Amino acid sequence: MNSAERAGQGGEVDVVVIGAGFAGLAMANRLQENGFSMQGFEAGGDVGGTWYWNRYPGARCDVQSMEYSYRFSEDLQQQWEWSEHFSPQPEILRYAGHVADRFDLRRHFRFHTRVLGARFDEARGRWIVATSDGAETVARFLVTAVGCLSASNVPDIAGLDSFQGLLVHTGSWPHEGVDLAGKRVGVIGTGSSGVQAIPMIAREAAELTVFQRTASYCVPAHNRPLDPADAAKIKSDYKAFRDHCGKQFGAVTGEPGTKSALEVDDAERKRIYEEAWARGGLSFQGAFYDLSYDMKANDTASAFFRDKIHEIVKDPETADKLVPKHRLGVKRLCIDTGYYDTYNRPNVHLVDLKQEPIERVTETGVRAGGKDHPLDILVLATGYDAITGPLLRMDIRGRGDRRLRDDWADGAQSYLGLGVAGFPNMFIVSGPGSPCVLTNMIYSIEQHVDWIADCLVHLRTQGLNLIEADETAQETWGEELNAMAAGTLLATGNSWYTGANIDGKPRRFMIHLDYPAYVGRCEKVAAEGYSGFTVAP
Ligand code: NA7
Repeated sequence: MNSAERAGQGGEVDVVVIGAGFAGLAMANRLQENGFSMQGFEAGGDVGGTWYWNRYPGARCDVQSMEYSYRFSEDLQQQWEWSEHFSPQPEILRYAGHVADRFDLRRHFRFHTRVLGARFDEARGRWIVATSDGAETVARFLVTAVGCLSASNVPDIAGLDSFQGLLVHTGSWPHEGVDLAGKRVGVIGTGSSGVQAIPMIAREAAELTVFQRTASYCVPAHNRPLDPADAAKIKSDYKAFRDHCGKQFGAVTGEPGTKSALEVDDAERKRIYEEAWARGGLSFQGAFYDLSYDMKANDTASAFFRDKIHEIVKDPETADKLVPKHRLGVKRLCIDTGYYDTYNRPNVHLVDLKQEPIERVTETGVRAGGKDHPLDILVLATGYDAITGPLLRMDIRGRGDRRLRDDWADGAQSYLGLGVAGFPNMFIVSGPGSPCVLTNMIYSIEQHVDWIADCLVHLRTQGLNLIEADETAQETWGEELNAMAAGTLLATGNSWYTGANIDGKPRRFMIHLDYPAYVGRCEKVAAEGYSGFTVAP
């Protein structure tokens, strides 16, 4: 009988894992390897997490395929073949399915089952996990692997419920697909998801109207078939490649520029920007080393984008609307395929919501700036209640019935982004306070999963049953994060990194900004017998 069957029969498991995305799968694999019993829960019908839900046209990873994959198995990384430089969603989902099959992980999960809440029973030292199927599962440890971008943000726009056409969110795209041919489609939102979907929708729809509140900085992906010679070169010493990634900011390849944008003349600056544009991808932001903190340097990047957009977009008025008004680096850079050029199509219309705000959604479309835009399909590309949203949508209660929602009412607090004071035996994969979304997620997920698995093995070996972050360690960690983020564009900006995209969400930047240093800290904590945590029998 496997662990899932035992739990299904009212038995107790060592670990409950919430989520069967890349974090949940990696966790299940490590628990299985180390002989822990587990019960996993997954709201979706299969593995894949983000990639299970985000099936909108054009959905693609913005980290290169050879990097955005597991490193825990040499055989897996040698044998799996990616077809494109940046993988499309269906291929990433196939990969998740392959990993689940190959390591026999599906049996640990109950699918179509949402965790509603979990409470720590202090007397028994157990987590009681309540699920949407009405069951309760008892576990010694709780691991949340719920993803950072899995709680969709459906904005509170007047009349949204009254729309009689098809309303879809990019983060929960219908599995059967959406027939766009000949339709009048509207897209609200121009972050990474909107920027990927808009060029694809434009090709199929009769008319596409884009409702833009904030223009994004978009750099071409220059996606292409993966060159087998490039893949073979990496595979000839994949470990060295992974180790190199792990030493970079964000755990992705790409050396940051060595020059200041202000130390070169105009011609040289343009040449370097053009080179970064031609290379494409997120590394654009490292074209010069000072773009993130020297505002004069940053201004040169904005000027480059302004000129580029005007070069590509033929109608100057539309180009003006597409030029970002905020600084590069405040929000996540978008990686696109033909985004700006899409606005040269006669069937694409741009509504600048700063000039023509949405008044309401009507039965037949969107009314903005006093004008009705009739639509058959309305796509919300409006993002996520990021990082904390997926955790707080569950009712998690720790010692003395304290609620995570209350503890985090003024912003998330954690120690290492892995543990929370007052919530013993609970681990968060990619939690607030860790580098999470500012890394190659699969890479940092594996670091977290390994740390948690090693910790569980340590507790078992030492005959210990309890681990809990100390309040003081948690406070100090929060202060360190604040000091690290102080004054950076990322931390002060109006973005989902800071919670600014969700009405009423406390503004707090909860991302560790130095991946390699972070790993060292986690290792040190473990080597010191889990310093900053209380461990007890
Ligand atoms: P993002 O990056 O949060 O983008 C959401 C977009 O939706 C953004 O342009 C928002 O404008 C817009 N938005 C949100 N609410 C509204 C309302 N009420 N009215 C008009 N426009 C609105 O989410 P994505 O899904 O694109 O990307 C998330 C991450 O997934 C991405 O960074 C990658 O890491 C993968 P705003 O900027 O708030 O003015």
